[in-house]
Amino acid sequence: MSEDIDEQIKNIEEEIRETPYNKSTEQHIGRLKAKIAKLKEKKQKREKGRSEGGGGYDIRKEGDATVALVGLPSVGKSTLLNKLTNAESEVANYHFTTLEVIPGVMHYNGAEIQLLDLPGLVEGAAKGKGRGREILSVIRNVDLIIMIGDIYRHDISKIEEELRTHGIRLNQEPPDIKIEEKDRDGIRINTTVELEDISKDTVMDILREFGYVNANVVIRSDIDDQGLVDHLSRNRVYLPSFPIINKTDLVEEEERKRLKKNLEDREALFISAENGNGIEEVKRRIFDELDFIRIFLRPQGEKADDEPMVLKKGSTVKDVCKKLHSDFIENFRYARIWGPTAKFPKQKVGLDHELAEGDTVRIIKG
Ligand SMILES: Nc1nc2c(ncn2[C@@H]2O[C@H](COP(=O)(O)OP(=O)(O)OP(=O)(O)O)[C@@H](O)[C@H]2O)c(=O)[nH]1
Ligand SMILES: [Mg+2]
Repeated sequence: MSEDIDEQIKNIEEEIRETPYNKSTEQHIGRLKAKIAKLKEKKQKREKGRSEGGGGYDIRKEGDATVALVGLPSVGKSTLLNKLTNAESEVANYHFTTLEVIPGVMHYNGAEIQLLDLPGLVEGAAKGKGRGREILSVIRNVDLIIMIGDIYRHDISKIEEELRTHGIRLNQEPPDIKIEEKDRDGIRINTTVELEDISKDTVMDILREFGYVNANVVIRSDIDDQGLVDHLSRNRVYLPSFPIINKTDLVEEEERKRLKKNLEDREALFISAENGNGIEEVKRRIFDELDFIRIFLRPQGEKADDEPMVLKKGSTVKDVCKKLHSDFIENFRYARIWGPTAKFPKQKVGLDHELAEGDTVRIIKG
């Protein structure tokens, strides 16, 4: 059962630790990492069956994007949610005040952004401590993660580690790998970059470990063995994230400066959720990190609206229609566009046309 799986994972992890990494062991280690990933997938599938539908953890996504506030207990997540949104999440000076997911909505620059206040994450969450697994499942499905610490507990690497263990990759581009399965001829690997950290033999072995026999593989990024394993275990998600350090009202300027220097490379924001210091910067940063685009609607026979419509990057004409009314998709004939993605002004396009910042769109219904 799952104890067995844990045991197996542990044994393999131990083997990896004890094997010196060099050219002759690289392939073996790659295979072991693939084995671990597969065992973890198996384990998660089993657990999912057990823990699905935990009350308070089935969150309906609303608005243009969803953001999770993640951090240790009592760092001030609920206080911050209440400052940023219309929500009233309970605040108290003891741990685990918040036991469910509390949503709130923040309006900014024309975007409606859903923020989720989550119960504090503890070490061992990925293994199920403190309803950790349910919380992590919610986190997997958001668009942005805010890591919150406070001036006493600013080491957010522990939380990052829990997220990693659960298959969440932060601020990392997914590797560019295409695999096309074939009927015969074995595995063929083509690369467009020089692979410095992994040999083709290891790539081959890891692919076989994941069950590929005949396939054309094109690798366009300089991956290592873990990157390849990540790509092949489909339970990985890649999300943007930034840190916030709260309760700066409790320290002197000197100490604040020292902390800032420590967290410089992570571009952390320093705030006081209680007295409101830095709240505007938080709003702006959330908006910027979400990579929204703004487009303008231009109804027939009229000028373009002044108020932009906010959409996620990569949105299409279809997404515009969806936001307007279901009627616009059902009776859609075509759209006309002006601006950056138009080959010429008033170009006629279909539902699949991808839009960009500053486009103007007119929808023609039948
Ligand atoms: N001095 C100071 N206290 C704060 C600040 N933000 C929150 N607090 C206090 O810290 C305590 C915990 O705040 P919460 O907002 O409940 O923290 P939480 O992270 O939601 O806690 P859990 O739900 O238990 O995980 C409360 O007593 C708050 O009043 C701040 O900026 N400055
Ligand atoms: Mg709370």
